[in-house]
Amino acid sequence: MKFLNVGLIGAGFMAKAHSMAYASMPMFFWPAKLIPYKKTIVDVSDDLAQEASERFGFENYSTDWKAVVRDPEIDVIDIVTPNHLHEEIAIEAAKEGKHIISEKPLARNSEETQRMLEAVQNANVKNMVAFNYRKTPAVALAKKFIDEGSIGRILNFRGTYLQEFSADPNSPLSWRFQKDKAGSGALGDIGTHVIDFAHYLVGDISHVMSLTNTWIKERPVQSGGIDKLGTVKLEDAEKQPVDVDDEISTLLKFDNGAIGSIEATRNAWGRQNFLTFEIHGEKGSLYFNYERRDELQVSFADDPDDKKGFKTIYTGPAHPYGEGLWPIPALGIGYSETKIIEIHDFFKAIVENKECSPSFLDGHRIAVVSDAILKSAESESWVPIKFQ
Ligand code: NAI
Ligand code: SOE
Repeated sequence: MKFLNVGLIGAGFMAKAHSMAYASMPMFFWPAKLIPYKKTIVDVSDDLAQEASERFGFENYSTDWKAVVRDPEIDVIDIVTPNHLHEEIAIEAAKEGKHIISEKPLARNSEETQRMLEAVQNANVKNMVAFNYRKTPAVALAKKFIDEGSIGRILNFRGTYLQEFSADPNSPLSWRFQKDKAGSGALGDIGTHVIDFAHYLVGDISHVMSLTNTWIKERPVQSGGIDKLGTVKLEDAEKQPVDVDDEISTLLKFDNGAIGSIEATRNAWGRQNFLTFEIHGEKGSLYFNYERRDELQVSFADDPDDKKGFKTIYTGPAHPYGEGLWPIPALGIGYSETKIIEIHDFFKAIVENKECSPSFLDGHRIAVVSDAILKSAESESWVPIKFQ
């Protein structure tokens, strides 16, 4: 049995998700050629790091990510800190020859992601960016249908990511609402997941024409700690300005001639994790809504006239990743399963010495599109995408 030792940097929401995935991956995908071993977890204080090591099952803990990155016993560095730390940790980890998985967005902007990309390419280490929603079996099934030509040439992509957790003005000014820590607002935090869908399913975006808005101009300050994602309201705390977008809306043109749109907001009352796409092709259409993540809706041009309309496929053993998941369709894919599949694919890329998907290159291209969306909103014009 061969193990790879994981150093997890950050001990908040995503530490829980990634730790579950490391523990569960071999239980789902067996036999596993390489098994993750939860070696060291890092956070900013001894108390936080020690508690996290007990809770998430790590052998030891630290408050010094640089020491963990340099530790010769560590094989994999997993970055689950706020976005402003991704670049420095990834570059140091690459210099030390570690394989790296980083949470999304890859960094705050495309200058940072460019440097990260160069670092992993120079060091020749495996690199993955954690756009886990593309790992949902129904999304992988949509990709399979598209690659097989089932819906023909793609004409249109409509994607949304709508949440409500910050619609309340007393929802705190956590790191997600500070440009120096997050880079951007709804765009980087959730819009990037939709850009990932667009690139994965349709192809490269070539031009954007965008609008952004910051509806709530100031919020009560949350000092330190993990982002509680609007579950805490700070009515009496001091307020400070929000310097990131609350909402973005963008038109898209793709290299292959398709057109489309993306909307993202965290201020949509009633919407919780409304991550959707609808794709129209010359021979059919596909629709996915993460809030009903077992299902892919399909409609084909050659359906008989009396059977036209969307029908539901419930993903299960016959579909992507079905061999490792549950034996009956619609038994229930959850957020954890997307992370288990992500870690499975990351370890598989290491075992087979193949590129990860999505990689830092994908994360960089998403950052280039994100920068163009902000530029377009500011200049009120179409902006071409230039990948270097
Ligand atoms: P969080 O606020 O829950 O946790 C961040 C943790 O990092 C905190 O415990 C904080 O103390 C720690 N930290 C801060 N500075 C540190 C340092 N210098 N060294 C070690 N630890 C440090 O944040 P969350 O929600 O876990 O987000 C982390 C990353 O994951 C972000 O990039 C975010 O965009 C991404 N994310 C991705 C999701 C997905 O579905 N793929 C879901 C949620 C977050
Ligand atoms: C908050 O918007 C958040 O936690 C994002 O950071 C994640 O990327 C998304 O998947 C869930 O919502």
